[in-house]
Parts: sequence; structure tokens; C-alpha cells
Amino acid sequence: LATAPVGAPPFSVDGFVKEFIHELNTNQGVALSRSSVNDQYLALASTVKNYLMARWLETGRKTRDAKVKAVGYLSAEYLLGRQLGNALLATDLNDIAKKGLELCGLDLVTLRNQEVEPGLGNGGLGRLAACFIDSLATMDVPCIGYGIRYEYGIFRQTFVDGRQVEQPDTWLALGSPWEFPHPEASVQVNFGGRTETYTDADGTERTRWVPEWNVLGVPYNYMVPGYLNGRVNTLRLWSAQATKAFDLAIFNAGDYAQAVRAQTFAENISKVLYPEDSTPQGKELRLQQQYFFVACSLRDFIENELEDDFDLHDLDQRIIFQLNDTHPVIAVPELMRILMDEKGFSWDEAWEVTSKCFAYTCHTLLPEALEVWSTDLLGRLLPRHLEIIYAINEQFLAEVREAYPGDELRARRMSIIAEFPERGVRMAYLSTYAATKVNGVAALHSQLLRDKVLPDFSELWPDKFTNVTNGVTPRRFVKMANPKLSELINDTIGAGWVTDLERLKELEPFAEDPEFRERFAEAKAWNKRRLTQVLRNRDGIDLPDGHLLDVMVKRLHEYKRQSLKLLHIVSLYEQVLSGKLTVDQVTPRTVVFGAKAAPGYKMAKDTIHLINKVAEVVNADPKLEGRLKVAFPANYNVTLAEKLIPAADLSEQISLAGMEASGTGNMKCALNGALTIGTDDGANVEIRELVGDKHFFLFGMSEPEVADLGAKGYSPGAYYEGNAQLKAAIDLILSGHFSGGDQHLFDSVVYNLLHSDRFMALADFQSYVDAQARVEERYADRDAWTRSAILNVARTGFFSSDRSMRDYIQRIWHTQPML
Ligand code: 26V
Repeated sequence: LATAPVGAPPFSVDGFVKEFIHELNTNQGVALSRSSVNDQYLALASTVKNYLMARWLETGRKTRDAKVKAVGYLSAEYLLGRQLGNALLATDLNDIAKKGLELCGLDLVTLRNQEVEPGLGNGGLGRLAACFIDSLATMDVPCIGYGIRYEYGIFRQTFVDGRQVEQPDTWLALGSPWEFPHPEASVQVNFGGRTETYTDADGTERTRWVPEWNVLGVPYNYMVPGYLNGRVNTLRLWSAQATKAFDLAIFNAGDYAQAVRAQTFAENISKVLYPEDSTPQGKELRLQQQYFFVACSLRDFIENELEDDFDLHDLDQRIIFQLNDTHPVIAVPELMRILMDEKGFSWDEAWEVTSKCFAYTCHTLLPEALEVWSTDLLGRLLPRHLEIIYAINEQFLAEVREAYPGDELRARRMSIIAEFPERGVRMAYLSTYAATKVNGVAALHSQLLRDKVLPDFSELWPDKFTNVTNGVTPRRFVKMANPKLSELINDTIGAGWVTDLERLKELEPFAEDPEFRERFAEAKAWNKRRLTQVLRNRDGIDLPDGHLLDVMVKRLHEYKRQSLKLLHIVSLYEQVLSGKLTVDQVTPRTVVFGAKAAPGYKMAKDTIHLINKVAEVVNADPKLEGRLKVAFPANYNVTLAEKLIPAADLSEQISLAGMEASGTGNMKCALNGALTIGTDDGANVEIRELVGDKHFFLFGMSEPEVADLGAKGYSPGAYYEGNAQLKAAIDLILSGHFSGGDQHLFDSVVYNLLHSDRFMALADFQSYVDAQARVEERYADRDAWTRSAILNVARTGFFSSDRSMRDYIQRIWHTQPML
């Protein structure tokens, strides 16, 4: 009894206030009357944590005692978003906190806005990881999320003269109340050096790694609370620290400055999130990051989560490690190394275990996004792992040759080791061979993964491949982000939808109910007013009233085709300038962009510049009478998404077919009652199937049509010459209209479109413009629009990440919920 965790504070306004004041006084060391907003926010966070604490400790104890199979989610990125709102929701403390703070003369919203979100991810892949761990906690599934505690997350984007300028993301500067560091549980991670063979006591030939240097991984634990269910899982992020031995030697040699540099070198490993999310740069530091967090995580699970006498031959009965893309796949040779070199397993025994403990999710189709690590680099940093990878490849190729005798070409094609342009390890092939299952993230993507990216593998092991369509957490992205819609849904069908999103189907009949439509439209209008305030305060942007809110938010990438959206805007504007359209024929519309470009991605940055310059001119031109606006708030992040998406009328999902693996913003928009204008790509395909063609604006070539056009030879110039409207839009940019007369400022973007256009924006232009005309027609009939919007909400419950988790559990993990 004496060892039971301290109980939670009383679940009452009174109990809450006492706890809050106590935290403010003892943790922050200030009186309420002298406290800053930051003090108040930190004390509030601590208060809410205290309500979760006992449940967290209980969850850990119960899970360890039950000895059930858990999920180890291995991800280099977690794009968590703010924690406070989610913790209040999960504990049902919202009303109590609001009232309690009011009694203290404080405003909950102000304190919530004080939180700096942990932006430890680039975009879709990192946000998906955050949604998944939320769902697993809510569904009572044991899961440990493993990742990296970057000191600097995704950069803060600013605009200077319309150009993107990156600032460091100092998310830890004002305190980080949600994390629990455990330096005493640090793990040593080795690097470099060489391997040597020796004969052990039994006379067996063995190999050992003699590393050259090492760092410490310090675990930082985060609570992952389930929604109203008392479960609190753990997210464990690793931070790199210099080891004593490492710098002591140098200090002793008397080189103080060198020793401090060495410390910095070690701590660099978890210093910053790499902001590229499509072209692997083969940077040594990135490989260090990958191995660092994976080595810490495997060690942690084996040593701390399993009983001391656990027989590692049965490891697969207690864990399945899900590889979030190839970033953590160095875990495969690492587990082999641990089992063989440290635990005395034979190769066959070690492979028997290892080959059952991993599953791999692929998140891309772009060939340049597939990681290949040069064997030079890998061998220098992780010599033992490279040896093991070679041995895995030998075993693998023997299997291939056995299945296809004499087909040497195939063996070479499938080899985990590439020979060109330099010798390297194809991480996707290694993942595929080692994994029990390989999945894509939407139906089309999984099919293309089988047929185009890994055809030889899917031919050899058809059963290894499966699909799990992505999902998003309805807690954060509907319940929290859209309180008015949530209230309406609760009033109409009850509150069960939050954990059983398919129940949104019950809303369908209400699309025909004028009173429901009225309330639905009012919720959307409320969200727009809220967004207007946010953008005014945050960015000094004025959103006009009564506009169709046309939203394109996602990373800036050529394949996502922000440039196509831009051509549409310029074209509308050009038609007014040239008199082809009278201004009253223009549907009042505000286009909102949110997009970060990778700092080294020139075309993406030039596109941002162009969007901002077009926005400047369009927004200021009186000829448009304010009917067309372009807003580009800087630094789109999860926090802004939570305000933007609920306000959206139109969701732009316009990637070239076959390029967007899934998309998840598309799901968030549909679930919040935006209609999609989109290509037949990624999860758009499934969204359209579910909501119905009538309620989705499809345009553009299909993936097979794209492949055909590519094979025939695509020449964008022909589309430019052949389409007067397109030509006029491009010519307006070329004329210098958006660049103060400078006719060359945007050459890179425009000439790329005219002469290369890898993602065929010009080919899809006419179809896109036609689809936008259908959008405007529907929008003109406000009732019809609202009906479609309601049906989008009612029919997209499938896209809950709870359903994604059920799919992973059934098809891949074979774990059981606790209960
Ligand atoms: C790739 C790379 C390549 C090496 C450099 C660092 C780095 C960092 C991240 C990535 C991941 C790119 C893949 C990615 O984010 N895919 C997105 O995954 C989403 C979730 O499945 C999906 O919805 C998007 O369609 C897909 O683009």
C-alpha cells in the first residue's frame, strides 16, 4: 500500500484550484499575484499532469505484469502539436479547469496559447505517428513510442520580402512541462571502430565490435493519455549527451577546449530535426541519429520492459517493432548484433527471432525519397552492422536464387546492396526482407508499392504485402479543433462518435433537415470567425467575410502542385484584367496557403516567393473589388491547422496521380466538412468512393493515364501553346506583373513548368479549372453545398486512426487490447 502511486487531486473545481495554486507556489516559486502567463501555463500543465500521473504509473505496472505483446513504434518523427488541450480533453478536465482558472482571475484560452508546440516532425509522417499513439492509448493497446528528442524541431518559417527565411525552433526555451527526464536510466550507444573475431569459452568463433566512441542516450518520457479511459501510454524520446569516459580522456590530456568540442559533438546528435522530407542527403549526422535512437530503444525494451529472466528466443511474443518508413531499419542488424554478439545466439537463432519482430510501413513512391546509405559511411560508423547487413544479403540472395534458379539478373536487381552510383544499402529492400509485413498507407499507394516499387519482392512473397489506409485522430482534429461541430454532433447522435467514428453515418439523414443544416452552417461560420481573429493577431492578415475559403495546407513540393493552384488564381485574375470575366462573375474566394519548403529545395522556395508576390498584387488590385484574396500565413504548424481546417470550405488535394502516398490533411478537411477538389491519388481515392462522386470534385489524369503520357513523352509547351487561358496566365507572370516589372524574377518556376514540368501541372490545368467551375456552381447553391459538406462528415468516419490501428492489429501486429 505504501508503494501505491499518489492518487489524483480531487475531480472538482475546488480540488483543481488548490492543486494549481500549489503548483504555482511550489514549482514556479511565485505567488499568483506576481506570476507571469508562462508561470501560470507551467503550473496548469503540472496540475493536469498530476491528474494523469497515477494512471500512468498504473498503466505501466499493469502492462508489465500482464506480460502481453506490445507495440514498439519506432519513428524518427512525432509531430505532436500542443499537449495541454489534449490532456484536458483526455481527463475531462476542460470545464473544471476553465472555472477554476476563472476563480483565479485567469483565462484558460490565454494559458493554452502560451504553449509552444513540440514540432518534432516534418509533416504527414510525423503527424501520423502522433495520431497512432493517441489511438492506441484510447483503444487500450500497450504501446511505447520511441523517437528522438530534438532540441530544435522543424524550423520556424518567416517571410522576408516574400521569401522564406528559417529561424530555429526553440520549443524548449520557456520550459517543457510535459517531459520527464531520466538521466539515471541513460543508455550508452557506440559508434565507429572495427570488428574482431575471437573464440569464446565454448570454442565457438564469434565476432565482437570494438567501437571507437560513444554517447549517452537520456530518455525523456511523455504521457500519451487515452481518451477518458484511464490508460496512459508512454512516448520515450532520446536525447544525446556526452559520456564521461569520452571527454575525461581528453580533459586529462589537458585539452580543455577540445574536450568541450567533443561534448558538443556528442550532443549534436539530437540537436536538430532534418527538415528535408523527400531527398535523403546521406548525411552522416542523420545516420547517427537513426542508429542512436534505435540502439537506445532496443536496449531499453530488452533491459527495462522485459523480466530479468525473459527468454529472448520468445521476443516476438512480447513486441512488434513497427518501422515508420526506413528511418529506423538499422534496428534489424542491431537486434541481430545484440542477440549474437551479446546474448550468444547463433545466426540462425538470431534471425529466427529478428525476422518475427519487425514490420515496415512505406510512406512514399518517389524514387529519390528512398534511402540508400553508402557502405563507406555505414562501414565507418557501424562496421559490425555493415557486416551483418552483408550477411543478411547473402542469405536473402540465396533464397532468391533458390526461388528463381539461373535468374542472376533478378538476383542483382533485388540485392539489398546497390552497386551504382556507389555501393550502398537499399534500406527499403532491407526493411522488406526483414519485415513480417510491408504496408503502404492508402489503397492506391499499396498497389503501386507492390506493382512499381517492389514488384520482385511482391512476386516472391505476395502475402507479405498489405495495405493500411492512414487515419487521423478524431479527438484532436474534430472534438478539440471543432467544438461547435462536435456539440452539434453530440446533440444529434450522442457522444459515442469520438471513439467510434463510423457512427458519424447516423448524421446522413440530417443532411435533409433544414434546421440541422442551419446549425451546421453556423458552426462553419463560427470557425471562420475564429480563424479571422487568429490570422489577424498572428499574422496581421484580414480575412474577408462571406468568401469561399479555399485551403491548401501541406509541405511545399513540386509533386503536390501548389503551382497548379497558383495558376488557377493567376488565371482568374487575368480574366478579370483582360475583361473575359466581369468582376461580379468571380465567386468571392479566399485562398489560404500553408507550406514550408525544405531549406535546400530551391524550386520550392521560389514557388513560395511567387505565391507571396501574386498575393501582394492580387490583394491590392481594386479591379478585383476584394472578391479574390490570397492569404499565406507563415509557419503553418499543427496549432494553426487546428484553426484553419475547421474553417475550410474547399480542400485542395491536387497532387499528380500516383505521387501522394496517402495524404492525411485530406481526411482532416473532409471530417470537418470541407469538400475536396482532388485528383485520383492517395487516400483521395477512398474519400471519393465513400462520400460519392457528387460530393467530391474530381479532376485530372488517373495514375495509368499519367504513366501513359510519361511513356509517350510529355511536352508541357504543347499545353501552353494549345490553351489560351493557360497561356495568358503564364504570360502575365512572365510580363513582370507580379515582380514590379522584372520579367525574369520567376524564371526558375515558370521555365521549369514550360520546359520540364515533371509533375504535369500544365496537362491537368484545364481539367482543374473546369472542376473549379463546378465548385463555384455548387457553392452558389448554399443549401446544396451544406448538404454535400454534411455528407462528407457523415461518410468519412472510416478515416479515424482508431480504424487504422484496428487494421494494423488484425493484419500485422496480432496484439490484444488490454481490458
Ligand atoms: C523522408 C525523408 C527522406 C530522407 C530525408 C529525411 C526524410 C524525412 C522524412 C521522410 C518521409 C517522407 C515521406 C512522407 O512524409 N510521406 C508522407 O507520409 C504521410 C503519412 O503516411 C502520407 O500521408 C503522405 O502522403 C506522404 O507524403
